[in-house]
Amino acid sequence: NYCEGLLYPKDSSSRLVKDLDGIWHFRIDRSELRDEGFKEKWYSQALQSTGKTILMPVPASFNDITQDPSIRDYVGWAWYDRNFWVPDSWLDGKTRVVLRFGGAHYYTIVWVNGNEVMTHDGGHLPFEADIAGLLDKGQPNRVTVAVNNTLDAHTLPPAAITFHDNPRYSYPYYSYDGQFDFFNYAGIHRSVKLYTTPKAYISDISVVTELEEDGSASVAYTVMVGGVEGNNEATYEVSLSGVKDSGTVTDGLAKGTLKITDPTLWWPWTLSSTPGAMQSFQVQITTGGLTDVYRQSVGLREVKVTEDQFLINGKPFYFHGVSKHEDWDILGKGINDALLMKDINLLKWMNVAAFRTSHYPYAEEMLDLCDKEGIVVIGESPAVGLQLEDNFANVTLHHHLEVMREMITRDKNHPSVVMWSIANEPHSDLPVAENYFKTVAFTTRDLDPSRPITFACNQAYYSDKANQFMDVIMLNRYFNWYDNNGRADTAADPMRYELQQWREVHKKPIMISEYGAGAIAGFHKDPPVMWTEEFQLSAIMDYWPVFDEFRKTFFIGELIWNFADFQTAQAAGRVDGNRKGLLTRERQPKLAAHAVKQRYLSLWQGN
Ligand code: GCB
Repeated sequence: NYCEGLLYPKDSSSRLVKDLDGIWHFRIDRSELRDEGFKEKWYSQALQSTGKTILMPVPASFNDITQDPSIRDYVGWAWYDRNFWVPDSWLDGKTRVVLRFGGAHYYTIVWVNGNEVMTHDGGHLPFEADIAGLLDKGQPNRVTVAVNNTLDAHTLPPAAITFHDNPRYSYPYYSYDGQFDFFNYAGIHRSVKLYTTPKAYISDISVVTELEEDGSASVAYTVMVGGVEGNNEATYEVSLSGVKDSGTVTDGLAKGTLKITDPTLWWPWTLSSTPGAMQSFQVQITTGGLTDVYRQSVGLREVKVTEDQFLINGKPFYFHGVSKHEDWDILGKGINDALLMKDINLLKWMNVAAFRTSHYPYAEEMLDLCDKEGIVVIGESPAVGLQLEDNFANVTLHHHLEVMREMITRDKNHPSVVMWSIANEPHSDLPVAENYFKTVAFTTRDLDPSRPITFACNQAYYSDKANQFMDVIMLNRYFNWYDNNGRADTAADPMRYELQQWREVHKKPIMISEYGAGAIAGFHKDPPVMWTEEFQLSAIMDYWPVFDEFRKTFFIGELIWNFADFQTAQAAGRVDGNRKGLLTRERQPKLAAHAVKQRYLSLWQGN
């Protein structure tokens, strides 16, 4: 079922990776209709020769890099380019040279030496193309990128962030329609890489582990092979943990099952003193005298859901943690290893067992760190805020299914990812939502039968039409923030009631995927008032006795909104962003962070 793969670029004896990150040229299209770049074919020449460009780092959002508010708030086509060299040996006619973007927001077109090579729809997932045939020897090559951050009713997320050809509107026309609550950061957000493979190559690998009663593990592998010419035969060899298999590639596939008698299992760090055991699954294919080698990191673990519990390797797992954002000062939604590592260290400092990638797929580099550290992840799709009837149209559904396919293709081998969240706060009470979510759930399960499915629900137990198709129920609730202003003590009763009702309707495990309150670091008052650190602490703590009441039965997790403060559109209820972080945007702890750290330690050690 898996599509052509999105294997992370890695060096091996048959592959070389070259980074194109760094400083690129950049230009926004300030023309009335944002179409000058296409009319004047900016991609056909160096961007610098088309007009005034500035320097822009990649990866990063472009919004917060300059002091120009029209760049911060820009909507429309933004242009990037840079030159690069490839060694002559890459242009021997026997080598694929693949240009890969880890992600750019939102709609992207890429040219190489003036030739269009690919387009991609969606902000968070990789896309790539073999560009070997377009590259020049002995002179620099040019990559040009046009990226458009316009969002409409059928993008994921859906929104009304657009420019108009109606002269009555000035630019930028910028409205979230209340559909999602984070800044629409844009640009080339993830790494850009070139990598080589032989003409016949390993295009995808997937590994699914099942634990057997006798303590052994069955590891089912599927390897997709591309570029085998004519009637050539391709053979393959795989090995994991000293267990080997080999055979002939049939119809582009190599499939089999490895039996590991004494497996080293991958465990979350809260369930084992030796968490995050990653192993190398080595794949080699050979055809027509050419060999391609790829080493896929895998972790052997099995996930199951019962009526009451979430099991990892047969042991009950409790999701005590946070929901996050990819959001940093200056960098926006760009990525940087130091900041990722800091977040991982803070998660562990707070004794967090798990987080949710609200509200879109996070960088592969982050998932790699979670694999290694044994931090459990719920991988969320970018379907945040499907609220209007129009958001459930077939064109959105079609795109949603495509995004699920890309996300699963990219992330399926990460042991840290234990569940798919297919949406956040959709109007799952609308009649159109029923068939929509049935289709997304069935397709997702078909793409990956090894992981349970959920979504973050803010609808009522009596009107929601989507949870019947889920394995786990996740609820977002703000009883003592958006309701009952100033009364931190009003969450427990409605929370208890709701958990009981949901459980009665659906005999499924339930967790809270968001709850929290805003606090501006440094604001203090006792008795507490809203926006103080004391209020945030007491608002969060009001829920805890209820969670504890149900923890021994069907309640499987509590995720606080949010790990850290984050940027949003400007709004009366937002104070230079959303302040529900346990940490500030600069990653310094508020009062509540210390209490959460203590609670999570006791939950973990009581396990
Ligand atoms: C929610 C949304 C999240 C918001 C949060 C809030 O329910 O899922 O994106 O940021 O509430 O703070 O209002």
